[in-house]
Amino acid sequence: MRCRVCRQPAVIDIRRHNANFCTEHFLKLCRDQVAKAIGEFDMIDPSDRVLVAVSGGKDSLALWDLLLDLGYQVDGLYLGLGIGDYSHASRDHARAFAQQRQAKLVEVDLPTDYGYDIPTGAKAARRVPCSACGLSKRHLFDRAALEGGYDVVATGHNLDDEAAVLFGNVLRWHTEYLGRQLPVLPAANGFPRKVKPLVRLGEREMAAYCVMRGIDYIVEECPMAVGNKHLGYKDALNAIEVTSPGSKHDFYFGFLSRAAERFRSQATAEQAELHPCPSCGAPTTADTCAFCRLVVRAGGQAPVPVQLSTGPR
Ligand code: Q46
Ligand code: ZN
Ligand code: ZN
Repeated sequence: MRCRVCRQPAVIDIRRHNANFCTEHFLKLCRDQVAKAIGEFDMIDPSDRVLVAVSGGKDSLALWDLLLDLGYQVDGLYLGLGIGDYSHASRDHARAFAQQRQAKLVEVDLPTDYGYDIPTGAKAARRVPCSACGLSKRHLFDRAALEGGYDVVATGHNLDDEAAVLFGNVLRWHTEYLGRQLPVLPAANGFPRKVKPLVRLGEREMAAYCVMRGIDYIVEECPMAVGNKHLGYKDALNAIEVTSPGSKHDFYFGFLSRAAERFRSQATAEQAELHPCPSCGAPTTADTCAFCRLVVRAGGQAPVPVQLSTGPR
């Protein structure tokens, strides 16, 4: 097995590209794929201040590392979800990486700052944990970005994640979600711009990237993920990928180039109904936003209105 670029012994094969790579050229491939995604979808301008959502897992730490290496101005944001030892360990990995790369890590802690944690909050609000968690994360990432004067929030969703979400949305024909399942969502109506620069890279490549770069990430999965539907969708797509390499890529990028536009009107219609939440100021289509309702039902402290940053800090 030889590297496609230099013909030296290879350390990884990527069947989707029908090619093998040595360490040096694999790392270059990862940087090139991220740069290509950023350029192709106009995700980040060199003058932008970027906030990367960091969980301590392989994808988010690899993304932070890649964006730093590509020369972007990027800080990390860690959200403490109060999921027992898992949260402590993931926070330690995020902090260790920040220290190692001399990068700034912003921290928000749900139990300390909002008075609830995901396991008890989800139960009180009668939501499945990942639903309460996803909703809390989206709200707090937006808020941290707006308050910190960041132009863009970057998340570590990779090709496997996006293909699995797309698969689930198609399976159930959630057309309103299909209209906004894009690698970049422009800033609008009080939301910061959101980007997913890892969409051209798969899960296995991100794990390999971290190992080759010596990035110590949390390997354990979140204990609340058990029974999560997306894991089943990932398994199904992995089974297809084994016999037909490149299927995930074609499914996701084919959707972007040939189908996404057809669902746009639904997402746009929903956007038109947005107005500020009377309690926290975040955009919502309901009377009170879903985050404020969750906090109240979970017995936490109601959030204060967002304080917009007047410039970089
Ligand atoms: S952290 Fe939160 Fe994930 Fe854990 S509770 Fe579910 S959504 S699985 S990325
Ligand atoms: Zn090589
Ligand atoms: Zn609110």
